[in-house]
Amino acid sequence: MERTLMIIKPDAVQNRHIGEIVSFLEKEDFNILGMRMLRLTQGQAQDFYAIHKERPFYKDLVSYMTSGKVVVIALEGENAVARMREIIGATNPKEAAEGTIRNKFAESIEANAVHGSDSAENGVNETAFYFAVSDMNALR
Ligand code: 3AN
Repeated sequence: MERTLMIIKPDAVQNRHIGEIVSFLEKEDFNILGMRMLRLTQGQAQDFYAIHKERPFYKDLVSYMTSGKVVVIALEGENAVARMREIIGATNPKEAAEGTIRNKFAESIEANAVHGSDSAENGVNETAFYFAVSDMNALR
């Protein structure tokens, strides 16, 4: 069993794609352990993307991720990290396979509709960043 975090990013919320993106998850049979809408503070976005601090796009990424409302979703399932990366598609929407979320909804490499955890370890840490572990455990 793995945990993974999805963030529906400001572009996808603004473009009213929340429902369709959640339906991708329901079709894939993930157990949803948490879901809420919020507007990230500058500090939250900086901490969440600290791993990219040295990358040239970091500042723009933080400013984009704080530009509007996001939906954070904690998921659990067998092989959940890889399965979610598969339905999300490549970071660059031009390279995202047909039928993936980013192929369908992403506007650019930055405004790419959703975030998905990239390892089992990050899945545990990222879900715990937004949700109390005790709340998630109560919904297993
Ligand atoms: P992924 O979201 O597919 O795991 P990461 O972790 O490499 O990709 O990047 C995190 C986020 O940083 C991406 N979702 C995207 O919004 C942004 N990003 C990544 N690469 C670039 C880039 N070359 N230019 C602008 N933004 C980028």
